[in-house]
Amino acid sequence: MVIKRYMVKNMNEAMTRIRGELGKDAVIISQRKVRKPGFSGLFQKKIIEVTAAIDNSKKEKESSIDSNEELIKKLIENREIKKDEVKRDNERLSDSNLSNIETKEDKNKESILKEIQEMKVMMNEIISTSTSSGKEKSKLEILLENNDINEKTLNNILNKVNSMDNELDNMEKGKIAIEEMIPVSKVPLDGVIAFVGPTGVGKTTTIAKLAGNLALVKKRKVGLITIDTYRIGAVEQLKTYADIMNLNFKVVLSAKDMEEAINSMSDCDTILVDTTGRSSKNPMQISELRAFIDKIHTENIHLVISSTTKDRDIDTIVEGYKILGYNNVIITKLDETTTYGSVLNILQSAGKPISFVTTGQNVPDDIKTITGEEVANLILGEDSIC
Ligand SMILES: Nc1nc2c(ncn2[C@@H]2O[C@H](COP(=O)(O)OP(=O)(O)O)[C@@H](O)[C@H]2O)c(=O)[nH]1
Ligand SMILES: [Mg+2]
Repeated sequence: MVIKRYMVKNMNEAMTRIRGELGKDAVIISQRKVRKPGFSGLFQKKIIEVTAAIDNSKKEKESSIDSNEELIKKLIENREIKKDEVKRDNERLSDSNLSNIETKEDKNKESILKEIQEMKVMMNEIISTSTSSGKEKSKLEILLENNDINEKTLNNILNKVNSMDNELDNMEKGKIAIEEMIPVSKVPLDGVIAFVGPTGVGKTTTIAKLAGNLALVKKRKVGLITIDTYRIGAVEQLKTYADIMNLNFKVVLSAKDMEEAINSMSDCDTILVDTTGRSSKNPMQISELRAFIDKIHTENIHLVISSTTKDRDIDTIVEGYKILGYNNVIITKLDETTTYGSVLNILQSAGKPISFVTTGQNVPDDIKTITGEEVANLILGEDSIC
């Protein structure tokens, strides 16, 4: 199976390129509108991303059978040559003594054994090539792979699908399996809420978006606290939002000042606490951050992580921030990816429910809650973010 993705302006262009490159038997697996990746894409019209596939496993199978036939022919030829050699040897042996005869017989036995072993290896090869080319990937499996769903999660989904005993087709079963793997949190947005996670994932922007929705739309009294004093401009960034929205704002420099800051905002319905991410430029270790978090006395802590995080970094982040006791996950920058498997990979790794996703830089608009069905639709190409 060969799968290719095409970024095209229209379906005519897609069909011409697919026919030219994959041939007339190619099938279209998915199509959706996307923006061009990268900064320039923000200002351009949407283009269509078309995924097409061609099943060439039949050809592969035929060629592997051909090569196996060649092997068998060679082996038979070999055997004929060896038979001739043995015959010639036996003729010569009629002149020699008994011990010599025994040695020759042993050698013949050895060569037959070797031949049997060669045959065994070859039979195993034939069996393995025929079974591997017979295991064809389903459309569901191809879509999951195209969405960068990691192997462990992919196998989880396929096992769930295979164990479903109903009339639904594979894609519908896949959708149900994915939905079941997306726990959604329904935490109330009141009291003290802390946001933790790596630098640059969008913690401060997410806090500004939530604050905007709570204060401007829901007319609730919101306070903002930041302990992110390491990065130049980090305090200014949150203070600017606090000024624009006319919110209480406090900078906390040490863990012992935290309780006092929270007490000073006791008239607020919601207090959002911004933290600093661990990075090579930031000397604060997660254990130091924990001292601040402990003083917040809240069970409402969100791990903020970007959907663009590389799969091999997800587990490190999820594990690294675990000692802070987060119980929800916010996945940011869904607008910056065209493959949504990371949502599933992150939630599977964290084992915590998702509270929000963010979909752009606009404060306060680009934030929303998401359901398992919506995530499944994104992954299966039935919906897109932009
Ligand atoms: N495209 C996109 N950019 C975002 C999103 N959320 C935040 N950002 C940007 O990511 C950058 C880092 O955000 P910031 O809130 O400072 O991250 P922090 O270090 O975790 O506090 C900023 O340029 C934000 O505008 C999002 O959902 N989509
Ligand atoms: Mg920040």
